[in-house]
Amino acid sequence: MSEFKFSVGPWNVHSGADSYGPATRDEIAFEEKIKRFAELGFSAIQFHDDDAVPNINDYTEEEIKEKAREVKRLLDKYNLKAEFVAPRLWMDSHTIDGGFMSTSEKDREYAMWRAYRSIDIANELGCDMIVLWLAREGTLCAESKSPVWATKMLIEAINKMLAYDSKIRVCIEPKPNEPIDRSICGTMGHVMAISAATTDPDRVGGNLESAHAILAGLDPAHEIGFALAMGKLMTVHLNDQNGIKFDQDKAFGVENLRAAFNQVKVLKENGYGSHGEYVGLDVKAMRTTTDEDSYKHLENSLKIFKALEAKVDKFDYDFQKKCVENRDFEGLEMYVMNLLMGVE
Ligand code: XLS
Ligand code: MG
Repeated sequence: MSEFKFSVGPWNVHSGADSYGPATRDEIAFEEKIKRFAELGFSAIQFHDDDAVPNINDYTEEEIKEKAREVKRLLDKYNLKAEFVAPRLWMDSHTIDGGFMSTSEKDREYAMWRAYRSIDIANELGCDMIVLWLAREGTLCAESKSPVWATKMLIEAINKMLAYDSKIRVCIEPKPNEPIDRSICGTMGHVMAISAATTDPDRVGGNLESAHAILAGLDPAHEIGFALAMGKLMTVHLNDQNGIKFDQDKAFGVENLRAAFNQVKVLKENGYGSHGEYVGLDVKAMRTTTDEDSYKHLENSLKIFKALEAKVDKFDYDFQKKCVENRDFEGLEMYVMNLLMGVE
């Protein structure tokens, strides 16, 4: 039995289409997905604004709120909560050059419209967190926009969101690249600096995604620890990544087991979850996965997380203390490897 509550987004179960090939699995309806998520033991659903209200551009603000209320009734039916709402600022034609830091003022205004609607939807779904994955916020051509100006645009956009709703929390999910070439906010350190520069730093924090930290050449557990030390880790997107390449969103722990162990360890050691935080997954099935196995990567991620919780519970802190006193890090490292290999 885990001490944590888990969340997942509907995009984690998908048809398998990628930039190089068509779908390999049938689409699954939203309600069927969340019914299965509840059966798998998830407590909350992550949303994009247009997961809750598809074709969001076609509706008035009031119609958007009404459609969000319909989704809330669906969540209630399966005893699920909403964890966050994320404006999807990377698909629409108004976000070709990004959203908050687009070189087009009209498109920056559109990005704010989507951010405000995400807040409206969050209020109807009963959650107070907006996640900003800054997919296209940066440059494809370095000389196309000043990094100083772009950074200030991001801070200004967050300040507008904080002013629009006095309760909402803004959670930035940093990523160093992809689909953007040069990101403006690539690591948890950048997130903490942006938070400190806003009008209400207590309401601005971070979402650490394991794969995004690896893409930045950093250790996910250290990025998590950095945000925890600042009291600003609002959620996590646990998954895995085989080195620095395209974002793979692999099942948690399947590539870097010791790094996954240390992510679970730093969360457990620091009371993560005690203020209602969820362990969020952001994982995608392999394109080769069959329809029957459409949820297997989520089941695997949960099994690995819970197995690592048991390893952390077994961790011998007295032995660790002794190794540290003797500066016997070789001995400590072998102990950890034996623990993970089941030799201990
Ligand atoms: C990227 C993001 C993405 C969701 C949340 O990793 O988490 O998966 O769209 O914005
Ligand atoms: Mg993510």
